[in-house]
Parts: sequence; C-alpha cells; structure tokens
Amino acid sequence: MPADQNDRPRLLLFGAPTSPFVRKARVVAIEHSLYDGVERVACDPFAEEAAFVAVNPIAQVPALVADGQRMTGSALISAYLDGLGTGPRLIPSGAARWETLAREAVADGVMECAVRLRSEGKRPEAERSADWTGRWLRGVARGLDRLEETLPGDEVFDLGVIAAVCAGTYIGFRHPHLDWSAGRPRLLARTEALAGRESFDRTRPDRPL
Ligand SMILES: N[C@@H](CCC(=O)N[C@@H](CS)C(=O)NCC(=O)O)C(=O)O
Repeated sequence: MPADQNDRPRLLLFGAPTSPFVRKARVVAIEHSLYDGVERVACDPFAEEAAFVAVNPIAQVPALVADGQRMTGSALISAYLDGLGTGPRLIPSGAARWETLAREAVADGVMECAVRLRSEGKRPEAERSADWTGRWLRGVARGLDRLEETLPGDEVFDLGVIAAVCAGTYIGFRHPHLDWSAGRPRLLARTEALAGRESFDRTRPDRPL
C-alpha cells in the first residue's frame, strides 16, 4: 500500500467502537491528528472474517495495517502511532518511558479481565466458572487500585493515563454494578477532566468507529 500525499503510510484499522483496547489506539491517533486519515473497518472479532483474520490471526481488535505491515495488539499499535505522529509524545523517552508503559500494562490487564468477564457473562449460566469470574473480578479491583495509587498529576498526559481512563470507562460502560470509581477519587477526577477532550469525546463507546 502506498504512502498518502503527505508521505504518511496508508493506515487501515480494524476495530470495534466499544472496545477499550481500540479506544486507546484511537485516542493516540486523534491526539496526533492522524485519525481522519485512517481507513476504518468496524468488525466483530468473533465473526473471524477472512480479511480481518489475515491481519490478526488471533482475531482480536485492534489490528492495523500500515503500508502493508500488519500490526496486532493495542500496545504495539499505540506505540507505532505515537512514533508516527508529530504531536507531543505520549510515550516519553528516558526513565519516564517505563513508568508510562508500566501503567499502560496494568490498565491493559484490567481491560483484559473486564472483557473476559463480559464474554463469560454471555455464556449459558450453567457453563460459567465462579473461579474464573472471581479471579477476573479481583484482577479488576487490584488493577484499578494500582492505577489510582500511581496516577501521575494533571501535568502528565501520556499513554499510561490514556489507558487508565479507557479501562475505567469501559468498566463503567459494561459492568456498571462494579462501581469502578468508588474509593478511587483521583482516577475519577482525571476521567471526568478528560471526558470533554476531543480524543476521548470522539471515541466514546456510543459513537461510531
Ligand atoms: N491484548 C490485546 C487484546 C485485544 C482484545 O482482547 N480485544 C477484544 C475486544 S475488546 C477482542 O478482540 N476480543 C475477541 C477475542 O478475544 O476473541 C490488545 O491489547 O489489543
């Protein structure tokens, strides 16, 4: 696939509008003013359509094709988009890099547990595992506590903060009974403060991809 007129690689994103992993990557693309140039394919990962599986053999969203290079996993895709963009870096260099990526990894883990809880909830009741459900619920709770403890001040806006907000808001969206923000005032305040920012507003789960 050729680069566009601005010499940017042609970007094709497979995603779902409600996915927190996809949202994280979309926020990065919007922050770098790349998103309007991204060709988007809304897809249900469980349908395992051929064109999608040809990009991500694991059949998970997000999946990105950048000038023919297939990329899978929201961490890789977000890092790629951050490197491509010309806006302020969302993954800093130096020691701060590891703090940012460590926060992203915890937030991704929270999303992972929350997405599994949702999938489990869709299975027939008799097939659901109380053991797995308990483990994922504990993962969500401990992960959110870690994000609350380690959230940086408002002067820091990086991929870790983006991921933390995507994780919390996804739980609010899919598992409202978990009351994700109870006892986590810093995470709640940051989420509320970012809600009106273009990148978060455009990627609300009720908006199209
Ligand atoms: N580690 C992956 C996880 C992505 C993921 O789990 N995406 C969900 C949607 S929120 C999905 O595609 N689920 C389908 C499946 O797991 O089969 C990432 O960071 O991108």
